[in-house]
Amino acid sequence: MTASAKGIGKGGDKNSGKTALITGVTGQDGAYLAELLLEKGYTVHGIKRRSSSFNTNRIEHLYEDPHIDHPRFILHFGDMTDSTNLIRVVQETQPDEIYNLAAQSHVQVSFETPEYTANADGTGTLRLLEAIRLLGLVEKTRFYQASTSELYGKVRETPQSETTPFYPRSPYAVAKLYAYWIVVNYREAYGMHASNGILFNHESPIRGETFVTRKITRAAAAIHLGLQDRLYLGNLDAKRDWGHAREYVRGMWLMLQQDQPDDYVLATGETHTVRSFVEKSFAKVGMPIEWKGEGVDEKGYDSTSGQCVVEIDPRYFRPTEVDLLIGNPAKALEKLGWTHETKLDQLVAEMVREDLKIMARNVPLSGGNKGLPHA
Ligand code: NDP
Ligand code: GDR
Repeated sequence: MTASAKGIGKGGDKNSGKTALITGVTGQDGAYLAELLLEKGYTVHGIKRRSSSFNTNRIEHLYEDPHIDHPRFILHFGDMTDSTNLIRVVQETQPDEIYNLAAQSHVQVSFETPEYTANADGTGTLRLLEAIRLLGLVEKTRFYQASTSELYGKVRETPQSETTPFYPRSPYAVAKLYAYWIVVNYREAYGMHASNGILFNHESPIRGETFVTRKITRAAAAIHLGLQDRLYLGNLDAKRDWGHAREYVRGMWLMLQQDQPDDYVLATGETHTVRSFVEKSFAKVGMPIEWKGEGVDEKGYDSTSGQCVVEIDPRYFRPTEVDLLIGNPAKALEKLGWTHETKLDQLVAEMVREDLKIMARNVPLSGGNKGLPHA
């Protein structure tokens, strides 16, 4: 599955003449953003990590043979924990715009790898800003930082906006808090065109498989096809403001097209529980969910068959949780003309549809074997 069925990288219709560098290009947002920028005529450089197996499946459709003249999509090996590597890549690519999307982005994993998360997500951002400064690119290079609604953490006011105080609730959020403020500081200290996008959750069919939305839509597809028995989840009461990733990367680009750098919330302004996402997803495969029981014993039954398909597993509860996120995107609408379009029901429908296609390839001719591991 790719960000789009179209091979946009193979020849954009416009020629902006600009060069962009995307860290985290192999991730969900990196793939959509690379596609958008190529469509706009940018030359796009991406930083990817070395891995023992392929990690470029989301951007394969954008790939260009490096042997052709003037390729517009070029990948470089790199890592946010390696300053000299980042300095070299920035020097070689001389970007007009840097989009810093690379991060250890899983909140729960950050409790298990707090130091690495601080290094990649927090200090990694500093390394890139320093690269711009040391290379004398402050006047030339604009900088986008992938900040997050996780900064709000413990609920202090709703809806959350650019002026809501932060109270991070995980090592991930604390690392991102450092990144947020170092961006503000470099903007004020050195006059850098550096902006924070405070993005609320955004999802898509290429969302990582262990984030809750994709875990649910994959499971709905797999259970429907007889490939999996049960979906194990943690806190069903958490509320999130979920939008579509394709629309959010457009907001990132808009931020760097403004004369002045600034910080913006991108959100839908609606919030829904994880429980409701489960219900919507299973409804899409014709399995209406009913809840029985209380607390950790709570189970979700397919009310037509009586089969228990959802079960709570305490291992997915976090040491500290973010209970409620709902964003106020008014500033982005007013200053950037940005707004979301995809409703949650459409998002769920698209994700379930694409996961059904993927899962259907795994159905053996003899029927389901219930053998797929769950995330
Ligand atoms: P993903 O997890 O899908 O992608 C993260 C990307 O960062 C991947 O390309 C990953 O590489 C790369 N990466 C991780 N660690 C390093 C490292 N040490 N050095 C270099 N690259 C690294 O995240 P999303 O696309 O969903 O999110 C993009 C950014 O936006 C992240 O910074 C995230 O924290 C932030 N964010 C995301 C939101 C969302 O709802 N999606 C909301 C708000 C902020 P690999 O493919 O090899 O793993
Ligand atoms: P989040 O996304 O933590 O908001 O961070 P995630 O989808 O992981 O969790 C959302 C909520 O669902 C609850 N939950 C579960 N989560 C996961 N992953 N797995 C489960 O089994 C499960 N059961 C319940 C969680 O407790 C949580 O409340 C995402 C990431 O993309 C970050 O990088 C980004 O900064 C924020 O969104 C905005």
